[in-house]
Amino acid sequence: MAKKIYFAGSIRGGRVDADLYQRIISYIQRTDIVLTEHVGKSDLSLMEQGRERDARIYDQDTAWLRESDVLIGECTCPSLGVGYELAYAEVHGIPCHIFYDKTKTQLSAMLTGNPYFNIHPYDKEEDIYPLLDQILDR
Ligand code: 6K6
Repeated sequence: MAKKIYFAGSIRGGRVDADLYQRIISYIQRTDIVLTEHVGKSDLSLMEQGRERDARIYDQDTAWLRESDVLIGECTCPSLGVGYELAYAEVHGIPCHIFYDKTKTQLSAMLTGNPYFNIHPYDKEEDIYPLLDQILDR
């Protein structure tokens, strides 16, 4: 059965890796469901939406997190929102896989130091896809 994947990637933290997010999302979508496909879109609004609209984003995203089977995060570009989502997923027992390009960044010790998280440092983008196959039981 298709898994429900919560893909987490930076939005207001910076969109430098947006095209990479889109490629990862498309790869997952070959067999599984990505609840958060908007994270890979190039035209999304980065502006604060006001407390009410942001509250709707928060409510929707946390509901998706609770119903997801796995969180897959691309964390090369640091994001407060992604950090929050990882902690929220941990509290709710959702398995988490964190990818980051080790030639570009060092991950926070609050993630690498927590054995709950499955951490996947990579050298080049091609390394990500075989790991996704394993995570998705392909
Ligand atoms: C509308 C269409 C696309 O995006 C929007 C408005 N913004 C958001 N919509 C949905 N989820 C969001 C939005 N902004 C942040 N998030 C969630 O936080 C995503 O699930 C990302 O994984 C994460 C990014 O956090 P920041 O702190 O980098 O924005």
